[in-house]
Amino acid sequence: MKLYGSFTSPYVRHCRIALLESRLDCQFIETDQVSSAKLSPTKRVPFLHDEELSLTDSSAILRYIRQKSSKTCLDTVIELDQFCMINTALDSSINLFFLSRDGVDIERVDYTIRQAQRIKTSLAEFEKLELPLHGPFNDVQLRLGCFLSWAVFRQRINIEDYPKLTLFLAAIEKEPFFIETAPPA
Ligand SMILES: N[C@@H](CCC(=O)N[C@@H](CS)C(=O)NCC(=O)O)C(=O)O
Repeated sequence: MKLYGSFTSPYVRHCRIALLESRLDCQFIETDQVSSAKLSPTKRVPFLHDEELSLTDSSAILRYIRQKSSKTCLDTVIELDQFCMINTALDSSINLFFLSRDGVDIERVDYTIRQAQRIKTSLAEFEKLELPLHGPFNDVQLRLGCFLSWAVFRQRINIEDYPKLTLFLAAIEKEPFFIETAPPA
């Protein structure tokens, strides 16, 4: 089994955490945008190859890893919805990050203004979740941790006004698998 990705992607990070938890044998292949454009139809990371199987999205990869290690993944409709909401906020944050890097004035375009508002209202919603301050963390909590950690690191969000999220991020960042998958300084 081969997982392709970067050390900075929050989607890849969640898959790497699931792999560490599963102890499955998997080779990690560091992949930049040029290689992912050649090797995956979505031109994004992560993607996974396991013999004939080819997966192109972190959610499918996560489910595959959990299934292969006899673990459950996003059991209830509510958990699935929370996971999707975190992905939506993460997708918006990443879009804004890449657009700003490419010189788009994201504060002047209606579409990007809506994306920024979506991140804000999503954070307020995440603040209402019941969040544990120690492991084991489920896949909603791991995805939230990967999102917050990336978005704070890339200065896409400020969570000072969200005390529960601040405490949660500090707690999850102390977990061994989270430390092991932290982006290189
Ligand atoms: N829905 C996808 C999103 C993956 C994604 O957006 N990956 C980013 C890296 S964090 C990427 O490869 N972006 C390159 C691009 O969009 O050109 C997943 O969950 O795997």
